[in-house]
Amino acid sequence: MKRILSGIKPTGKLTLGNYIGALKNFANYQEDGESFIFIADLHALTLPIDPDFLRDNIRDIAAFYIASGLDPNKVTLFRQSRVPQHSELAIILQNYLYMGELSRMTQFKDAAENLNQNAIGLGLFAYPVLMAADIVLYDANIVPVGEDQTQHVEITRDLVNRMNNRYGKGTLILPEAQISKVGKRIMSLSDPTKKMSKSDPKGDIFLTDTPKQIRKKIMSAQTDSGSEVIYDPKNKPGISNLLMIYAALKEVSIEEAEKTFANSMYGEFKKAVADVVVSELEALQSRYEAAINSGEVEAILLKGEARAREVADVCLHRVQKAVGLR
Ligand code: AQP
Repeated sequence: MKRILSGIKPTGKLTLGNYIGALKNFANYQEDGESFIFIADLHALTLPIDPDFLRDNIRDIAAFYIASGLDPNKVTLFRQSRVPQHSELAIILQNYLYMGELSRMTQFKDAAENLNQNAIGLGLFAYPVLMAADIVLYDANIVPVGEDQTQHVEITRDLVNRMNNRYGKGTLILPEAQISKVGKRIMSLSDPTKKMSKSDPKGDIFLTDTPKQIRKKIMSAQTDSGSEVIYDPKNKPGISNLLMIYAALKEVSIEEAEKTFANSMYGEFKKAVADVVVSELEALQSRYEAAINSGEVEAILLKGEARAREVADVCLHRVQKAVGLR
C-alpha cells in the first residue's frame, strides 16, 4: 500500500494558495493509500513567531485539515513536534546533506535576503534536513505539494539515493512529489508575479476571510492591460491567476475556464471568480467551525501522534542500524 505524506507549517493564517495547492488535494489521497498529514510546527520556529499565535494556529490548521474532508479514521493527523523521531532522524541525516546544497535552496535564499546576517538561525539554514526527515520517516512514496516545494522533495531524493548507495538499497524509500496540474502556484492578488504566501499577507485571501473581504480583494485584484480573459501568465499574470483560481475550485481545465469567459469583460469575470471563492470558503468555514466546536481536535491529534510514533520508529531504527548506532 502506498504511503502519502504532506504537511503545512503554521507560520501564518492559511491562504487560498495553501488550500488550492495543498489542502484541497489531501483528501483525494485518503482512499489511495495510507496518508500521514502533519502540522510542521518545528518549521514555524525558523523565523520569529509569537508563541500564542503559534499555539492557536496549530489548532486552527488541524481543524482545517478535518474541514477539508480528511477523515481521522483513515488519515494520521499529527503535530510534528509531538513525534520526536523527526528530530532524532534529522540529527543523523544532517551529516549527509552538504552546506553547498543547503545554501542553494530558494526558500533559504529568499528568507535570508531580508535578514541581517547575524539574525539567520541555524534552523533556517538547515530546515531542508528536517524536511527530508519528515518525508522519509514514514517511508512516503508520494508527497502532494504545491510547485514551490518541488526543490525540497528533490533534495530529499538526492539524500535518499546517497544513503542507499552507501548503506544499501531500501535504507530509505525514494519519494516523489505530486503536484496538481491546475493550481500548483497561486499568485498574490496585489502582485501576480509573486506567490501568494501566508508570511507575506499583502495580496492574500485567507481561509478565514468573510465574503465581503473576499469580494473586495478579488474585485480589486491587479489585472492587466487589454480586455480579453485569456490564460497567458507571461503577459497577463493577473487574469491568468484568477483563471487558475476559478479552474482549480470548479475542478475544470484552464481551457474550459477560458471558454466560459470568452465573451466576458474583466468585471463580470472577477465577479464570477469571487462567487466561486466565496461559495467554497463559506462551506469550508462552516465545517471548520464544526470541527473547532466539536472539542475533538486535541484528541484526534493525540491519537494520530501515537500512531505516527509507532510508524516512525520503524524507519528510525532501520537507519540507526544501517549507520551503526544499533
Ligand atoms: N501560492 C501557493 N500556490 C499553491 N500552493 C501553495 N502552497 C503554499 N503557497 C502556495 C503549498 O501549501 C503547502 C504548505 O506550505 P508550507 O506552509 O509548508 O510552506 P510554503 O510553501 O512556504 O507556504 P507559504 O504559504 O508560502 O508559507 P510561508 O509564507 O511561511 O513560507 C505546500 O504544499 C505548498 O506548496
